[in-house]
Amino acid sequence: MKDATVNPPSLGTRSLELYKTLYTIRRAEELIIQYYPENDMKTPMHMSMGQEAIPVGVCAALRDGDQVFASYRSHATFLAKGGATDRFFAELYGRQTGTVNGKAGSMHLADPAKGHMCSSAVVATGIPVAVGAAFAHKRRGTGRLACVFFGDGAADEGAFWESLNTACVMRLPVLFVCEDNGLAVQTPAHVRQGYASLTDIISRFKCHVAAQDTTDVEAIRQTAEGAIIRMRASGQPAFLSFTCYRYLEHVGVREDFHLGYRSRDDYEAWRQRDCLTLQRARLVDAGHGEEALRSLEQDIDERLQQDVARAKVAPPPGPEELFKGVFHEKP
Ligand SMILES: Cc1ncc(C[n+]2csc(CCOP(=O)(O)OP(=O)(O)O)c2C)c(N)n1
Ligand SMILES: [Mg+2]
Repeated sequence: MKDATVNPPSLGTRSLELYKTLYTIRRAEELIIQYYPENDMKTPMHMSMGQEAIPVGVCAALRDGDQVFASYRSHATFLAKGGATDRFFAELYGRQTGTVNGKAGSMHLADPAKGHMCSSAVVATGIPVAVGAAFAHKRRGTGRLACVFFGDGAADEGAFWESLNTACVMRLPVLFVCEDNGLAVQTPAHVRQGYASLTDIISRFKCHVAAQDTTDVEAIRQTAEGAIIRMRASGQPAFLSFTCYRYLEHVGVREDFHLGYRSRDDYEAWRQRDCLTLQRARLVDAGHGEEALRSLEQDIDERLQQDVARAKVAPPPGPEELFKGVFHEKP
């Protein structure tokens, strides 16, 4: 396994911002691991840990008005697209102050004002929704694009292929981003897929395609930026696939190596190329002081602890919330 290297990266504020976002997401999930056993966060957790560089790198390439559509594994996409950490924790605790007023939990995180339009518990369902949004953007001439994150398992679904085909035929501004952790729950890709390479197949579509095996957030940002430039120039959609490794169990906050479907050795190898370690080392090499970095990390730690403390004592949604945000048509 070798990380794609990038050209001398711009090690200014952008690199620091990327690290801060990676660190915030990782620490937020470490706090979830710490507090989840108290059983006060009544929501299944699909953790992003290990995969954070993909949403962080891709979202850094998006413009503010661009929209993100996500799966249930959306802690990282939500925070990478600018979702607030206090509303994030309040949502996990099911509180009125949460980003969806405590009605969504971990699997349906959304903040449309920030462009994080939805997350969905049903595999692949965010994909056609993103294509619909891209259709609206094209018709209205907004210049925005719809970026949809999904797992390799979602690419096993008809919804993905129909959406991809529609986006290619109609030349819609959709950025498809596959977080390829090689697993659908515990089933590896080679057992599920009767073909050798997903990206080879998609290259036959009228679509820009790039695949990368990297945990380098800067490399991912550059790849996404390149794809977006090509999308804007050609009017065609793009498909990006990034290989990654989920550190924890499919759902839950623990490790699951005792189940035997994957080995701790693989995990250790991926930890060697952990996205935070990589970006932090890059900052240190570029002259960012250890002390300054530690103080920045401490500030983030404190803010997140306060978010958790506030979420714990915030009120739950009242009964009036039941019928808010519910779609219905008048007969
Ligand atoms: C339509 C549908 N089928 C099955 C499931 C059960 N299920 C939940 S997650 C999952 C695996 C999806 O794998 P992938 O898309 O690779 O995402 P990952 O969990 O690896 O991020 C399955 C089969 C579901 N939620 N929705
Ligand atoms: Mg997967």
